[in-house]
Amino acid sequence: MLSRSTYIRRREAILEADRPSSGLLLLLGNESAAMNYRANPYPFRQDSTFLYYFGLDGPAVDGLIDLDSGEAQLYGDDPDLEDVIWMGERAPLRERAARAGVETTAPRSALSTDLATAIEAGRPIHFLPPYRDRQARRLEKLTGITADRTADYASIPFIQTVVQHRSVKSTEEIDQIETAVETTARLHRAAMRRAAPGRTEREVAGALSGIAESHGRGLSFRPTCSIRGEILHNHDYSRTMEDGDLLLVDAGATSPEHYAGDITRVVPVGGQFTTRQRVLYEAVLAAQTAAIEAVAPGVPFREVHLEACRVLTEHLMELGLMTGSVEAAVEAGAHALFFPHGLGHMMGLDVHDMENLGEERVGYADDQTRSEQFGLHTLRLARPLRTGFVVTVEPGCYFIPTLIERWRAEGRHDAFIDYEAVARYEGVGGIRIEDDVLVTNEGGQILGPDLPKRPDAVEDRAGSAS
Ligand SMILES: [Mn+2]
Repeated sequence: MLSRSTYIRRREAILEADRPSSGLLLLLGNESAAMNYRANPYPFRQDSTFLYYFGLDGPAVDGLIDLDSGEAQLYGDDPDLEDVIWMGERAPLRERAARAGVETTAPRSALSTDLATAIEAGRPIHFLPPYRDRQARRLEKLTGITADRTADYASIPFIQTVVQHRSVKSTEEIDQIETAVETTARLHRAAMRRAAPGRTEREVAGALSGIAESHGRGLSFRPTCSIRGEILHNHDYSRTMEDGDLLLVDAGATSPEHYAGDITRVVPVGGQFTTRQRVLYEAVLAAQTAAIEAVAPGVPFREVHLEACRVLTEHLMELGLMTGSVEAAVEAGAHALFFPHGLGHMMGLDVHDMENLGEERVGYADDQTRSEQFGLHTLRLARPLRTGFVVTVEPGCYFIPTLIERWRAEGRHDAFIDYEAVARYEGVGGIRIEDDVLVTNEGGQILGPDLPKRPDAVEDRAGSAS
């Protein structure tokens, strides 16, 4: 846990915020989730917003904040004898609550009675949209709203307050993210050393998971670790690496307090990039460098994304894969054949921070609308950046056979794309370069230790032992 005063301060900030104005804020903690039977659960992961305001990292505890009295209360049960026998001793709730600065506790069963009393008195109950079925069913039980419709009744002012708080990272949080990124860099050094002809993707993926467990709280998401890097969220590790392949690893570790890291690197399996791989790698790196340079408070991330698109397009035009005016090509969305995803996302307690609260509520300002254009429509973060935001910057360049075939058959954007030249690059797969960037008054600051990124440094990866 972070310090007691941190949680007190965070809850006080809710009371100081001008919305929601009255009633009760209900923060459901997560419960243990069965994998295939109850005694064999998935690793427990606490709800991030619950962690943010209450810090208690165990299943079956819920929080309530009374906006009118300013009091916070935690509901949960103390371990019984069976729990102690199977799971070990655990401090009683009263003691755990005190570590988060909460003085009032009650058995978990009291939550439904307390909420029923409040509802009867006409007091509003504010809750966040559920992302697990179990939460929706509990909300149904507690509020009387049908489980399927609970998301429709989630409190928008509550969501807005949480987004406002969690978007700007404190020094304490930045330290946690730095720790997560340090471990994440270890994962990548290990992957770089292990990429070799004849080895399997699975050997590398297994090492990532082991290192993340040994140095922190495990992985922050299921990694992509594949020679088919053009499959954007590829979770298959069944292939054997060969000379000439590029291994794309997109992986992140979690800090002791559950903050995430998220980095992507690409390594030539045989040790050297081919000429084609190298020029494309340089193009992606130029796009990433330009994007990080464009990061500054007040700059909409959408502009940073478009800057990366323009630099990538410029390079693709120099290589003959694209033709015409850079501005016009990007405006039309032609570059999305090669770069069909958004430049990045917020990162914090969640790797896609607060995505459960709604991508647009987190990533878009009120006066911004999400584009419907192919490629740009997947941009998760568009809003003007602020000091203290932590974002990922992750441009890529991919050769996705099905997408290329579809566009070629339609003649889509053929004023900007030379499909014959594109055909010569087929089989390159995918290249993405990702770092975690803190927005400071001086601009974007890459978090974590130096991790090989220049093509020569990546090729020289054997010397990067950690
Ligand atoms: Mn990412």
